[in-house]
Amino acid sequence: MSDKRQRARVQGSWAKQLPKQPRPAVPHSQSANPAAASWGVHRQTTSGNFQGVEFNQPIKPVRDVPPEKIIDQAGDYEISHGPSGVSRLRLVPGFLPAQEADWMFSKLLAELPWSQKTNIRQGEAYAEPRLTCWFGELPYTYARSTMAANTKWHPLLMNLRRAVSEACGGGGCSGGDCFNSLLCNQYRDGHDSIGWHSDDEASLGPRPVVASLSLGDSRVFSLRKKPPPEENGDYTYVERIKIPLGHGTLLLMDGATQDDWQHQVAKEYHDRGPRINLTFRSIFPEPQGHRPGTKLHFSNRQADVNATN
Ligand SMILES: O=C(O)CCC(=O)C(=O)O
Repeated sequence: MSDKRQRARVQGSWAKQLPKQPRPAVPHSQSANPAAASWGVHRQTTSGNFQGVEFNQPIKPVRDVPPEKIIDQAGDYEISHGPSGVSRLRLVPGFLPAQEADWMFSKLLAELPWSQKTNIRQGEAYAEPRLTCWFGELPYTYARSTMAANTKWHPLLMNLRRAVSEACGGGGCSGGDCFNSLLCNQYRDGHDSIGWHSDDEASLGPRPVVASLSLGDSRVFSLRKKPPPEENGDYTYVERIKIPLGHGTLLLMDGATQDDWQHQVAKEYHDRGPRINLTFRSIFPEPQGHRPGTKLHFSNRQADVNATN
């Protein structure tokens, strides 16, 4: 789809292109599917001699890598229409006024029960490159490791949960307390990160609404569209979006966003101060006989250690 048509689909003050140049177009022959190669090198055997080399024109057109979009303005954005429905984002920079955000950040940094979780990937244990804590009446399992139920909500988090729920009105819940749980992430510096994943564990229910509130130093939140099945898991040509999440910014993810997109916060190689991200969600009891933490769409959380730009 042309970039122009793509932009026309999006409501609100959409998405500048990033100033940097798009990555160079890659001919099919270099794509993950060698069967699609269209450059042929033929040895001619006229008179029994090898006469030279002939390059055929590509049969298929060269594919462009879609230019990355950036969302940095307040607004509602429909980032895709399909295959699972409409994927929506709402960005609210300054959701918390700076001074309020300052003291909340210090308090949460000092007073939440932060710890480093150990996950399992391909049978190997690894420590997550960030600190976390969990609040909710049910345990939460992802990456083959479970965070125990914890009903001792910090009073500040109860207030934030109400405020975030109100901002969510019309975005999948109708005011009141939309969320029954909270995953808190602490990125101690630029080396802490979270790898590509979707918040699509079966325990979060279908089409979960996730509200993400950021405090502290700004980090780039990246999204990439899941490729269609014929790409065999190759993300080379997928759409990508970057969203700088600053102190006091709220981001709502709604609709099919967890079905059709993945997100990450990549490591950075320049100095970054600490950052807290609060992701409010709703969690439900796992169906009987269901293995906790199972993904709805088999899009495994990748190893956090691989989270890079
Ligand atoms: O830190 C962030 O902004 C993202 C956190 C996240 O992706 C998650 O908790 O699932």
